[in-house]
Amino acid sequence: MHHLEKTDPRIAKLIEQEQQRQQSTLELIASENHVSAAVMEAAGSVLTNKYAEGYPGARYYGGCDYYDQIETLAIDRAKQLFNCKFANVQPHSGANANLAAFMAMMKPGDSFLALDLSSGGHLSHGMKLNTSAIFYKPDFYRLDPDTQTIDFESVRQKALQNRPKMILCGYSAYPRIVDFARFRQIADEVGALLMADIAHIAGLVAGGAHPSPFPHCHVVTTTTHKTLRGPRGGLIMTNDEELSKSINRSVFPGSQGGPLMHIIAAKAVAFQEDLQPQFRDYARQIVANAKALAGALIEHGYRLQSGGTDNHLMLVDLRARNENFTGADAEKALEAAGIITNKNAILNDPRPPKITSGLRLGTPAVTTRGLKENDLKIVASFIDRALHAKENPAELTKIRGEVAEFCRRFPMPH
Ligand code: DSN
Repeated sequence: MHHLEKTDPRIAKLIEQEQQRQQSTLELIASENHVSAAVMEAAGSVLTNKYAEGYPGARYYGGCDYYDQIETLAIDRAKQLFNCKFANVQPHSGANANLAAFMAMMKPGDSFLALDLSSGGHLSHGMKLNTSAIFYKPDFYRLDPDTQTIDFESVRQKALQNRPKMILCGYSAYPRIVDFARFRQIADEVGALLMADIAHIAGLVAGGAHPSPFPHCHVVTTTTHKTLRGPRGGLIMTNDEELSKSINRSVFPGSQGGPLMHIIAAKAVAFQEDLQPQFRDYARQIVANAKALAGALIEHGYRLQSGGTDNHLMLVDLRARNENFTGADAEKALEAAGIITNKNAILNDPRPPKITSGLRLGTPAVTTRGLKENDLKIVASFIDRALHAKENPAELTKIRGEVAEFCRRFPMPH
């Protein structure tokens, strides 16, 4: 940082403040994590200086020898990690990966079947303002109102009714195991391709804590910065040779130009970390911690959508504890207390998306910091106390101090 402090002290100061914020707060946003110093070094390297449009061995610029080796390593490690035959490591983000996957599987105007955003899907799964709905025709299956888990009868009925080109599973706010094999049965019955967006659970899949989408899914997309604990970015995988060609075409030149080679190097470093035996312990601990937090919140009187969690996240229906709690209030009160979360709609939420009645909580980042099951029980108490102090700034500041003190026991990985 010493160069930055001289040339741009304002930005240097803001980065320092952000580092301090991360150190002194509990990060419970289910889609965030803390990367290693090695991943950070690769992402902040001289590789940012170069154009490398194209793919290893077939670039549109000279001087790409080292870039070819770096991208090939990233591809090989991704294939090893997910036990698949093909990987494209160039997507700049999960949304870009999904766009390119859609382009590889469908023509504009083709229809697909997914879970809508308000039930736990993602905006790139057919939200009306997103390219996925502007260029393609989304239709949505639903959650069972009783179990609040995927209603496979609704998936099958919708699939038989509309004969979609593609069925999409994998979610942003779904706390249960995804049954990829069951989705594949339905996809085969109607002649659809099956895509999984495993952005949230990729680290659990790689670490053996969630079943793999392979060999069931034709195309699998993910981000690399959530449970995989890499740099911000995307990844697309398949076992199908024809699809692999169209995926490469739809990433470049279809939807992107020059790849972010510093980020691809950082992905390679993260994949190498994810291949180590310790990563399996990390994945298991994420789930154990989520179950401990979920259990403790239930003991405090909260209701969880679907009754609990099998993965890294949970959806808390705040109304069961207090009818006046909203997601927006809760997010704000918790932030004042040093606990970072996001408001989230719960199933059939009577409140609008900017308010909501729920919170989404996840354990990947606190698990990276070394918290274990008993620590998550303490976190649940902080959460409950802060929510009850939402109109009491002095009490929230007091909790904030206690949370910062608690955080000192769990150093960041860099
Ligand atoms: N925005 C991400 C999340 O928080 O789940 C998904 O892209």
